[in-house]
Amino acid sequence: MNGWSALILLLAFLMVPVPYVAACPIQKQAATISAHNDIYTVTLSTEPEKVQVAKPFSAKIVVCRKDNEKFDGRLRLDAKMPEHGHGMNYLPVVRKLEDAIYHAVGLIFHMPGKWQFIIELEERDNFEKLKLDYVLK
Ligand SMILES: [Cu+2]
Repeated sequence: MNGWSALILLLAFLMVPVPYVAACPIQKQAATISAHNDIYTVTLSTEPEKVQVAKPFSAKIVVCRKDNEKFDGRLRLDAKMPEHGHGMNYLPVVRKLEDAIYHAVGLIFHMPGKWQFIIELEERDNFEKLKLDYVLK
């Protein structure tokens, strides 16, 4: 292998993540939190950015697969306070906005403290659960 071939191989290797980033933009805004496992990266941003105690808010969720494939499954969202052993008093409604992007409305954190968003992803025969911590002050 000559120097040019090695350089081209190196460039090809370095370029692999580019289509992934383009196809699945990770949101960069103040209220974005994220979690990942071996298969997925999930980001969640709340609207409004600063959640108020006992006030309804919504959330935008983006699901990215680490293998660059499009997420083609079902998403469920719930939230709980792990230290208190309870969840929310209302069920949020989640709908798909476009491929890999979801919108949840009707979220209400009725007390301050450590909350955890729980995102369940079901895709073909695979079931994954990701948890995103959120401290409500
Ligand atoms: Cu609580």
